[in-house]
Amino acid sequence: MIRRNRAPRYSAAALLWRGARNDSWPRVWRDPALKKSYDVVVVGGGVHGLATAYYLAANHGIKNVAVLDKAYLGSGGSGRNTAIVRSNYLTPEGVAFYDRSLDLYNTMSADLNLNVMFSERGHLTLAHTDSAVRTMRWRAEVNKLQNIDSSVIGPDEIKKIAPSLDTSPNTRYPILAALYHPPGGTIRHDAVVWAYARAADAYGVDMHQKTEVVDVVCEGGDGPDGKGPGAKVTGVRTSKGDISTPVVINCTAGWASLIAAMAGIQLPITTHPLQAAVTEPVKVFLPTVVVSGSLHVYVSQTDRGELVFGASVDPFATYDMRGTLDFTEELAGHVLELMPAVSQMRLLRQWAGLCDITPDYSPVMGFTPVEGFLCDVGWGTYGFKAGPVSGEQMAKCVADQATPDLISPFALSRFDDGVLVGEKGAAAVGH
Ligand code: PYC
Repeated sequence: MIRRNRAPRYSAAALLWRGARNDSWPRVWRDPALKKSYDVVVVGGGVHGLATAYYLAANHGIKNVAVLDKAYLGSGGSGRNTAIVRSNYLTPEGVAFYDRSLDLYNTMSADLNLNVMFSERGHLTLAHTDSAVRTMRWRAEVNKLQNIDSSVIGPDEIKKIAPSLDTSPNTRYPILAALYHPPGGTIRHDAVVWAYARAADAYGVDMHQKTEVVDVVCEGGDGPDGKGPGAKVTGVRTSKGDISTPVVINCTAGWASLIAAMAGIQLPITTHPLQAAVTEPVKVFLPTVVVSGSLHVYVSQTDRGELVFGASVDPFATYDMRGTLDFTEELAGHVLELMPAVSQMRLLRQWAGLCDITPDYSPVMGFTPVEGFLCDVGWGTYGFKAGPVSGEQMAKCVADQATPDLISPFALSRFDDGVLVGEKGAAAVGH
């Protein structure tokens, strides 16, 4: 449990005055000097990296930890996602894992003493074809066996939950059914970053922003520079200096395969952009999260009234995060098929993030063939949902020097062993 925030209360005028003068704001976390050595170095200052650092300190007393980010905390997928959380996955392994994350999200405001605005508003995945209905039934059965509240409902019930949806049979893609998952919802993504960062800082974890990892230093491996399988990590080189450490955890998204390659590890990942957009705010009318796989769109309404949309990943591999007109046009067309009433709303902004996609749409977690080099990567479009449980389990993995049961299905070795965890069928939209 972290310290209670005892910051003084200010009037609106005093806040404006302090803001305008830009002085004497207390720092929310420190800006420490880079130490020459750490017990653990976490690469990536998003929810996964910060949660890992926090749980290392809070659950296991491992506090000599650095989190390195080449930009600012939350600048990657953690600040670019559509803030949706759920646990209605397709495989028993996936369901158990994401459900633990939902538990941690549920109590996060109290646990970390910061209002992360978790809104358990329910999650509807629409089915417009017979095969989609079959997949929803399959997911509902897997979910129920794990005690997850998830069931298939018909158009009348869907209309009651989300009256703005066009559930008539006369549309181009009539809504036949939906997978309804009441525990799903949304949570304020940047608040999650701040909550973990502040809590980790309170335990003495050092967070270094604008500190890029340029190499992972290894010895004893068969590859060039002593890297690759059989090697052992001894440190990292960064844009701000060298650090010696026996443990490096790769918690990056977008650049996960590049960081792994620095240790001589090849990851089965391709990186695609995923675009999202937000409208102007209007009166709140959409009480739940709505996803349509066939129409490649998901939407929720923020407490301020904006509609937040996401789509499929772009169908090409790149690190480019520019928005495209194709996305905007297709999104608008598909949204209007679902909710014709929003035709007059204005889109304010669009952006993109990077998704690292593995062949089975499940992550790569835990130990690798390089001693001391661990991965928490390959999240595709599921990364934000998994942040808390990933941090908790990666911290346990390091502290116990053993792979926890909850993440053992996601080992890198599954691609050699052929034991895949196919989660493509649980994606919000077709990719
Ligand atoms: O799988 O629920 C999902 C999702 C939402 C946004 C990206 N993926």
